[in-house]
Amino acid sequence: MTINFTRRDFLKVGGAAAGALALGHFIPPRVAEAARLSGILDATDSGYIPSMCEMCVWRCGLLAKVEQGRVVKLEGNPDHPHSRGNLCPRGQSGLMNTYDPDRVLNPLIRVGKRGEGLFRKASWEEALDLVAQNMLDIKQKYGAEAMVFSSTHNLSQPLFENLLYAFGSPNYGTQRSLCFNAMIVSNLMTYGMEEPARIYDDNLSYILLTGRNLFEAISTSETHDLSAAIDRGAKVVYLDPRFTKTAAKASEWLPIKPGMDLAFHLALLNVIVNERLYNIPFVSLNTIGFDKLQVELQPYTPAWAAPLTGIAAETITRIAREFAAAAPHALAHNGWRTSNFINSFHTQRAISILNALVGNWGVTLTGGGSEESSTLGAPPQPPYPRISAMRLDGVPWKYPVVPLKIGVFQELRDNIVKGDPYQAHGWFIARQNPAMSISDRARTLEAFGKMDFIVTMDIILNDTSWFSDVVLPEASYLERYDPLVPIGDQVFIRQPVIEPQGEAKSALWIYRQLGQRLGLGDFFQYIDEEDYLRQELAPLGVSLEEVKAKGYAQLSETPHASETSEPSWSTPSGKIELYSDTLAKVGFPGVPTWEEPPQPAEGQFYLLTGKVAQQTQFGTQNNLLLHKYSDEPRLWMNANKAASLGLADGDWVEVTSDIGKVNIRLLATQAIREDCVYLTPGYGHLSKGLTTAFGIGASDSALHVTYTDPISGGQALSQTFVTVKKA
Ligand SMILES: Nc1nc2c(c(=O)[nH]1)N[C@H]1C(S)=C(S)[C@@H](COP(=O)(O)OP(=O)(O)OC[C@H]3O[C@@H](n4cnc5c(=O)[nH]c(N)nc54)[C@H](O)[C@@H]3O)O[C@H]1N2
Ligand SMILES: Nc1nc2c(c(=O)[nH]1)N[C@H]1C(S)=C(S)[C@@H](COP(=O)(O)OP(=O)(O)OC[C@H]3O[C@@H](n4cnc5c(=O)[nH]c(N)nc54)[C@H](O)[C@@H]3O)O[C@H]1N2
Ligand code: SF4
Ligand SMILES: [Mo]
Repeated sequence: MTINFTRRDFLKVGGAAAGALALGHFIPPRVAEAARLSGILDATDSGYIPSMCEMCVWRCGLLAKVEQGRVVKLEGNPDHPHSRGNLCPRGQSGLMNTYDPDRVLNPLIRVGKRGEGLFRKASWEEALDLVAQNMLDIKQKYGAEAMVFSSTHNLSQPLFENLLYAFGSPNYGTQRSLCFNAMIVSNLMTYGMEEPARIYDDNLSYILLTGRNLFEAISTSETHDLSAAIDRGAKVVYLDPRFTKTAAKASEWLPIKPGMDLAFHLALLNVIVNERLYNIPFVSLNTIGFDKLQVELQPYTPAWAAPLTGIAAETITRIAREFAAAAPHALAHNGWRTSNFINSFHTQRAISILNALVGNWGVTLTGGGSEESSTLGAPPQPPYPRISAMRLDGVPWKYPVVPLKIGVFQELRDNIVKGDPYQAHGWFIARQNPAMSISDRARTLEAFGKMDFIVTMDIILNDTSWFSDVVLPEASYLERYDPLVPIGDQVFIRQPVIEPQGEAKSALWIYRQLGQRLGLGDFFQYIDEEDYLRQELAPLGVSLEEVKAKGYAQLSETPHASETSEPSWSTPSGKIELYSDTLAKVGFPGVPTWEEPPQPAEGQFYLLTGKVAQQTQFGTQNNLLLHKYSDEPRLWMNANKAASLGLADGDWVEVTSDIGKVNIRLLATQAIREDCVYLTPGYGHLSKGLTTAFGIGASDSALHVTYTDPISGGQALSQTFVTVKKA
């Protein structure tokens, strides 16, 4: 379909819907917001088109200023709970993601050898026919399970899932095992829910952050909440082997030895239990397994944890007491990317349990404000075919407590290489860059080599597309519709603020076209994007025009879990499970227990990774604005350590792990422990189609050895040890 949506139309719609004054000029959002609050102006008359950011998965609401069909400025939408009027640096630079000179604007078909980067432009007809034909050939020869599908969380994912499950493949890879499996599986086992802890309570006075670098690994609203809490005088204790921006703002920075967070938290639990500092009525009413936990915790004293963590016993005891005293206005944040060590599941369980013991439920842990889709309608569709093939990623046969929709991506990759328990032959990759994001890049390229056919859907020629046979160009997030996003009692829209450039198309369009060619049209029963959204809105009695004009629809009040309502948990026992029978039944410890993580040998360093504020993962380094404001990626090393090795700031060094070697310049700094080095992720690109980013820095994925937490399936990203010498 073509989208005929101009600013003039927008103003017409906005004015008609609001019945308010339509202004012919642009007003900055903050001024518009003030005018709106004072009743002078409706927000829809601000001259900015509301939509949603996609520079990271937080998806803040935005207002796009468009002049003569070009986006000239992006601002935060004050009406959106994630942005609250703000966009982070990546969000503000988002227009250069749309105007990247390296955008892929036509379907591409490979003409050279894999990895040579030679493609020719093709029509959509030809490209889609080719993809469908290859998928059908693979299905016919080897069964549907020989097609692997993978995608990182995005709004059109329900349609992607329709494609793969209707096609009949069980093999679905997501980014989750590279990111938050330990936290999610821990919360599921403990509370029966996935929701991570969020900072939100106005009285919150004590916050324990375990490697959650909120001032650089930004989620605007949560980062704001932390800022506000600090302004109010809340105490923030931050554990990280690096002195990050969050460390700089914390009340106390504890440069813990990597992987020893488990020892630290077990010792906190030991003090809180043995000194009876926990919330006794809450624990007796709401939890099961306290006795078993108490027995297990006995050896884990602060004196025991001190040499392991590098944190004095008195400090651990004091923090335990302070934390309990601040309860219920105390929060132990689970963290987000919790894929650090093979013991990370137990670390996460200890954190989940720490929150439970002080009874901060409903005060600092909430399920409110989460994305729910139950209120929205959807096009009708038949049930998926029954799929009996085993999953290649070991779920559930090797990872019995990992949910199917979360999976173990690195294991999927490894079993593609091994051809075990069967050989995969095709890979459909959407909005993801596994060539960079999974550990051991060489092995991911080996997995690509096993494929008869690879198709990617992206907006640029990312490193994975570089190795694919067909590239399907998606319209950028400023050029397309996506399915709606319900948050609490509101529903938000992503809508095109400009026409798509070139031949780029929305995922909604691409998946429907492919579905039809695969004989799966019944799973894509919508005429076009707007029709899909109208079907979603149908049960709500809200028109698409209203949502487009305001950026969201306010639904009638839905009851929220309030602080006073009786909590309930969807665990097998219906209680918070300090001891989990589910875990015990499949042979894992039912209570968190000490498992010592591997440590580097003499002369080796822990290789740390972690986000920087100016970039998202492996997909934004080519953005010209972000490139301009990013620091040169270097290998951080403790300055004293560097001096003792005869290395100076700015030296070129060779970094070697068990599986790879890279060269990079050194940053000698006091901001990191002596036994660690740190490399910014997202550099050292393979794709020469990224003309801005190619040639900059080095890839930590080329060094990372694949270790997997046996319980949560999370990849252990801090467990790679390296040596460093002058290059
Ligand atoms: N700017 C920006 N913001 C982002 C993202 C982005 O790419 N860029 N990505 C988003 C996503 S998908 C995620 S998952 C979140 C991730 O956000 P975070 O959970 O904060 O994760 P990271 O930044 O990957 O790593 C955080 C810190 O963990 C430290 N660390 C490493 N090993 C250990 C250890 O053993 N113990 C302790 N205590 N600390 C350790 C690292 O030094 C690093 O500073 O950020 C989100 N926000
Ligand atoms: N070494 C190391 N590895 C890590 C991490 C780390 O910190 N260090 N972090 C881990 C974490 S937390 C995560 S979440 C994963 C992320 O791993 P991935 O999801 O594989 O990485 P991204 O860079 O987020 O990939 C996003 C891709 O989407 C493309 N893209 C952007 N916008 C659009 C769009 O509108 N449409 C389409 N179709 N494509 C688009 C980008 O060009 C990019 O290629 O990586 C994990 N791996
Ligand atoms: S946190 Fe930043 S990049 Fe992520 S959605 Fe919000 S503004 Fe966009
Ligand atoms: Mo992530």
